[in-house]
Amino acid sequence: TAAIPHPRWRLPVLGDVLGINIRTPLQNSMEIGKTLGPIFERDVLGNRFVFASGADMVAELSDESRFAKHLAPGVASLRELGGDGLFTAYNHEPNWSKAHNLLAPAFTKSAMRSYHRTMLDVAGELTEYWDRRTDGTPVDVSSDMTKLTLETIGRTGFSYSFDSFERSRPHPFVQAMVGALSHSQRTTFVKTSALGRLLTRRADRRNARNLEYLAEVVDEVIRARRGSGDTGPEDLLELMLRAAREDHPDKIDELNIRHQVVTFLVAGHETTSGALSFALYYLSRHPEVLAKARAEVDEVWGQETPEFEQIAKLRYVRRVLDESLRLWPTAPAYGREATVDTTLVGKYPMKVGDWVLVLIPALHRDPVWGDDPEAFDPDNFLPERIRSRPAHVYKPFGTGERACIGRQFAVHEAVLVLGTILRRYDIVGDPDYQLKIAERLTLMPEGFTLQLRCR
Ligand code: MNH
Repeated sequence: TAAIPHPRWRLPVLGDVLGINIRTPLQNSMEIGKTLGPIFERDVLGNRFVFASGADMVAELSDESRFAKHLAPGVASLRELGGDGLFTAYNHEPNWSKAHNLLAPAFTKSAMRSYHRTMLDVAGELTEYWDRRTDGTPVDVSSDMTKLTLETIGRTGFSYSFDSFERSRPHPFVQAMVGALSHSQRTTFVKTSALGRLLTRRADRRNARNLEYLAEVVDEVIRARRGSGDTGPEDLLELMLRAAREDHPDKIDELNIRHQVVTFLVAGHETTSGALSFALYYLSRHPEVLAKARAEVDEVWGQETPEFEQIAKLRYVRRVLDESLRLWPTAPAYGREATVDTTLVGKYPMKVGDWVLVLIPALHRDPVWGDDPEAFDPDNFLPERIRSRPAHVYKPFGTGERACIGRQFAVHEAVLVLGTILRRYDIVGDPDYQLKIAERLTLMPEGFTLQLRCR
C-alpha cells in the first residue's frame, strides 16, 4: 500500500489553507493535482477529501460491483433544494428507483424525437433575439445560453415557459438558482464548525429566501398544469402526475414530485448552458475548426429546417461539443464510494463507505489523451482515436447507474443549437478575452462575449 500525497503546508484545524479560494475550489484542486499527481488529499477545515483522476483509478471506480455514487458534501447540501430527487437521492432511497423508472421513458430516443420541434422553436427565439444584436453590440454568451437552455427544459419537461427571451435580465429563477448553488459551494465546509455556522447566518438567510422563491416557481409550474385540466401534454410532469392518478406501483408523492421538478429545472439547463458557452468559446478561438463545422452544417442541413435525424448527422459539430466537455466538463466532479472493502489500483486500501472525488478535468488531461492534453482538438473524438484509448477515460456525464439521465437530451439540444448558430452567424470573440471560469458547483465561462454578423 502507498500513502496518498497531500500539500506540504498543513495547519491544525484549518488544514491545507494555502491555495484555498472559496470561489474556485475546482480550479485550485486542479492546480494542486499538477504537483501532487493523479491521487491526492486535501484537508479543508478538518474535512478530508481524496481526489482521484488517474485513468487506471477511474476505470476501477467505474466498477459497479465495488463502487457506487457518493453524495459529496457540496452535493449533499443541495438536498435542501432537491431532497430525494434523482440527482441528490442516496442510493438506497426508494424514491430514486421509482422516479428513475417513471421518468426513463422521457429519455428514450422516441422521446427525444418528440422534443425536437420545441428545441427548434427555442433555437428560433434565440436567433430572433440575436438578429436584433447584429449591429456590433457584444452578446453575453453564458447569459443567453442560459436563457435558451432554461426555456428548453421548461417547455419540453413541463410545458412551462419562462419567457426568457422577452426579458432583458435573467429570469429570477436563474438568479435564485445561481445563489443557491454558490451558497452550497461556499458554505459547505465552513459549516462544519460552530464559528463557521455563526459566520454564515446572514448568507443562510439570503439562501433561505432563494430556496423559498425556487419552491414558489415549482408551485407555479405545477399549478399551471393543474389549471389546464386533468391530463396535460406527455411531458415529465405528466408522467409523474399520471402515476399518482393511476396509483402506479412506482408513483411518487407530491413532495417528491416537487423535488423532481426543481431537480430537472436546475440539472436540465445549467450544465448544458455551460457546455454550449465553452463550445462557442473554442469555436471563436479556432477558425479552422469553425470553418469545418460550418461547412458540415451547410452540407448536411442546407437551408432547410433540420429534421430530427439531421442533428446526429453533424458528426464534426458533435466532436466539437465532446472536446469542449473534455477540457471543461461543466459538472466537474462526482463522488464514488466503496461498497466492499477493496484496494484501489492495488495500492490504496478503501473500507466500505470510504469515498473519493473523481476530478473530471484532470482525468480528461491524463496521459492517455496524448502529450498535449491542453490543446483543443475535436479529432480526439474520431472513432479510431476513441477506439485507441481505454474505456472510462471520458466521463463528463458521470458513470454507472447514477450517470446523467439527460445525456442524449443535452447532446441533441447542444448540437442543434450550435448548428443553428454556425449556419446563421459569423461569430467573433473578443481577441483580448482571457478564459475565466466561474464556479458554482458547475463551470461557466465568465464575461465571454461574441459579436455577431448575419452571414
Ligand atoms: Mn446531468 C446526473 C452531467 C445535462 C439531468 N449529470 C449527472 C451527473 C453528471 C451530469 C456528471 C452525475 C453526477 C453524480 O454522479 O453525482 N448533465 C451533465 C452534463 C450535462 C447534463 C455535463 C450537459 C452537458 N442532466 C443534463 C440534462 C438533464 C440532466 C439536460 C435533464 C434534462 N443529470 C440529470 C439528472 C441526474 C444527472 C436527473 C441524476 C441522475 C441519477 O442519479 O439518477
